[in-house]
Amino acid sequence: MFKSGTCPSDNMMTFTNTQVRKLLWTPGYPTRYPANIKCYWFINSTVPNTRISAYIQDFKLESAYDWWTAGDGDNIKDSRSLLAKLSGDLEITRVMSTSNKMWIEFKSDDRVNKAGFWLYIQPIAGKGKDIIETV
Ligand SMILES: [Ca+2]
Repeated sequence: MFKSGTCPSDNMMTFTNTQVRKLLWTPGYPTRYPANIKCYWFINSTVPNTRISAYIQDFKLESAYDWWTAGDGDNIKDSRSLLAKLSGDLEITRVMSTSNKMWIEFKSDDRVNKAGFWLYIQPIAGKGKDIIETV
């Protein structure tokens, strides 16, 4: 399932119910991701009173040089929307938005490419404060 060596061309992810999970992953995972790549994903739930939960299952990025970033809403340029900026090797981690929308960015620099990450996205009921937790 994790084949493509480039960023997904269809990077808009819309959920119309809370029973569905969708996967996203770094280009080429589990083969090393490319250098100098920047991918975006935009996630939206149309179910009332839901927010977005990203369940990171595997995560190996070059520490402090390659980054996974997530934010609330759909304005990736709004630094106030930032929820999490993660790098290095992580255990299973969950990042939740406060709203029904989340953006995710992956960015690598020009050297040292690692295995990358994969995660699944699922909307969950409720509103609330953003959460980052390592399981
Ligand atoms: Ca790198």
